[in-house]
Amino acid sequence: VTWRFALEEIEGSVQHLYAQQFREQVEALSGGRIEVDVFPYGSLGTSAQLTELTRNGSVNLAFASPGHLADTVPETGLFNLHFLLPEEQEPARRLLEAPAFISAFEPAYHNAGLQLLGFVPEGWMTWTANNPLRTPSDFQGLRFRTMTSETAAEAFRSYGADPVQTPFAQVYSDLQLGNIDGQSNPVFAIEEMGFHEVQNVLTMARASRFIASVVANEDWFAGLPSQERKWLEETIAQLSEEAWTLQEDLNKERLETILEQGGIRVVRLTEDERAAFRDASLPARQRFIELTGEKGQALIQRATSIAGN
Ligand code: 6CS
Repeated sequence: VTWRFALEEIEGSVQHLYAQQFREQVEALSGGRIEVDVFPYGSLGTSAQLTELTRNGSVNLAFASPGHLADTVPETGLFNLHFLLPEEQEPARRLLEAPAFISAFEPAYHNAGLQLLGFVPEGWMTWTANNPLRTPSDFQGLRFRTMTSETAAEAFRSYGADPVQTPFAQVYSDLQLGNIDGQSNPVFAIEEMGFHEVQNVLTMARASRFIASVVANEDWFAGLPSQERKWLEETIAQLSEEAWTLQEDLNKERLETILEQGGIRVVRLTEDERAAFRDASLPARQRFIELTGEKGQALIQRATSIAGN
């Protein structure tokens, strides 16, 4: 049996390291009966196209980032909001691994023909531009690239930016050509996509974490023999835990690489500067509630009751 697993990131990324461990683990548990074919970003298309391929069963498993998924699965827009999830790692982790939290999203994924398997952290989003982004007014009129969904765009619109939604593969050339002024991603992704080569300042605001989801085609998942489903779920549970250290190590290592290469400077926001962004970010929560209704409101409550945000 072969399981096809599609990634939204290139080789060497968090998703790629995750998928390699996934393959090893599934192959070991099944004694080689299951083979996992991993497709890094580029081979099959944009994130939106990968989601489509998963829905129609061309691939069995995929990463689906809320930044791109939220127009299809509105509740996932929660992860596009800033200053919402717990800031400390342990409570964030408890929230993202809580079965009740995960199952609150399941119906929304099912509506899209997808089975949610788990959430995977990929590190803090960091902002790049040609100037430091210390206050919301620094975003005024900035053509800022976001992932391709309304809540992803709204998060930066609330700071005064002029958001531009584009697929990942287009970001480098848009920055280089000056079609956009800035973008947001974890450090590891900035390094491997080369965005630091075409941007002057990396601002660390710790406004949001990049959280991806791992999904399966709903019918494929429902039809799995129970033994195979057990192997799948066991592997996902183990990797959801390991992903926290995996991403932390990779982000640290890639920050060093970026700093060694030079050409981009790092700005870390103070608590006061962060507080101003937090205040400015709140209208985006309203937009999310408009798009998701009571269900979205309940998710915000659940996340903030842990976070105190
Ligand atoms: O910015 C993006 O579009 C992408 N960033 C990461 C880190 N993963 C996948 C996503 O498509």
